[in-house]
Amino acid sequence: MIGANTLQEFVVARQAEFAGATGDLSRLLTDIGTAAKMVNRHVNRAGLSGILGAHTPDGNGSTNVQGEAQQKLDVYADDTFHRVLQSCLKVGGIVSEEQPGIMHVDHSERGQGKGYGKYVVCIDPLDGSSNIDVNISVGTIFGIHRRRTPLTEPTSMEDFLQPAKDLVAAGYVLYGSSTMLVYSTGCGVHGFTYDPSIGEFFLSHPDMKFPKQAKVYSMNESYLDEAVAGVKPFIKECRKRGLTARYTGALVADFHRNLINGGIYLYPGTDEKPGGKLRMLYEAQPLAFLAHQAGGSTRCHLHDLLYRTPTSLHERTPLFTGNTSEINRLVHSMETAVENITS
Ligand code: AHM
Ligand code: MG
Repeated sequence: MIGANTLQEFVVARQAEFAGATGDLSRLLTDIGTAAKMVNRHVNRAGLSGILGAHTPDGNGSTNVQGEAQQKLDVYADDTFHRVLQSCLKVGGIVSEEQPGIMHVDHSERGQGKGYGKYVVCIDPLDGSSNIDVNISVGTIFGIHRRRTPLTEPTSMEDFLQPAKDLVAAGYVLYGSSTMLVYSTGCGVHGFTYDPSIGEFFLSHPDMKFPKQAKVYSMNESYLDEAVAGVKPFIKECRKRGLTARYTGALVADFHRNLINGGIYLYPGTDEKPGGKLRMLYEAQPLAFLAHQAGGSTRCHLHDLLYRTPTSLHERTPLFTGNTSEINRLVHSMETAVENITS
């Protein structure tokens, strides 16, 4: 056994740190852990269970709301998290990368309780899913907000379109060489490793912090020439300072490695796609919250991403996240590039 604390024990023990805590958030976090175990089982057996490849419900490939091809495991993970979150009385609504709109959760309809739960969940059920067929890590990313509208009403856009600084919890699951669940409720970042022989997540990485020194930059360098001004000179300078390049194409894996070893992840806007690729609500915001809790920083180009208020559910954002010292160097490089263009 890796450590004394299971995810459930730890979450419940930590709940006492919050005055007036009711245990609702603890319940929600442990439910997310349960769904993660179910998805993990499928990811681990993907090559054996005929669940690799594209989702083809009617013989043709399906796409999600953003026009991206869905893998079978994307659909399975979405269904699984949806089912588990729907049955959690604390959840009032869900936004998923795989679904076009808000999924309202009315517990009274199913005789489970009164009305709608007090939390809303933004989730990317299986991020980096194009990696599955080649057996490379993938992840789940989630953010939890306290809703702003009355509990008697269905959740609305304003419940979801909140800045990352107002998240009550965020986290990710990394389905890698081992499976880990990492989360924060605003009191540090804690990592749990899944022991498949016992079927539990055990605390393995308490109070995670970015190391002082960064070793890695993570960027798809095929976009370097088109990236927003200042990124290219920054990358050149990273190389000169001896940082090395690592990029898996799965955001959770790249973020996790950089959190443990020190590094910066960059997905900038380009001439063609000024907003970049990554989604604000269920990719960028949860990682920004975690990075901040781990002593790091996150920028949406020059702006602190924590303070950006999203304007739509599937909004995209440029994303720079990692060691604060590297983020500061990048910002300086971008500001210098802007000054050079305007002078
Ligand atoms: P997805 O949500 O469609 O899986 O895309 C998100 C993924 C991230 O995990 C990863 O960092 C990025 O897309 C890779 O994009 P690219 O192939 O353009 O480098
Ligand atoms: Mg994604």
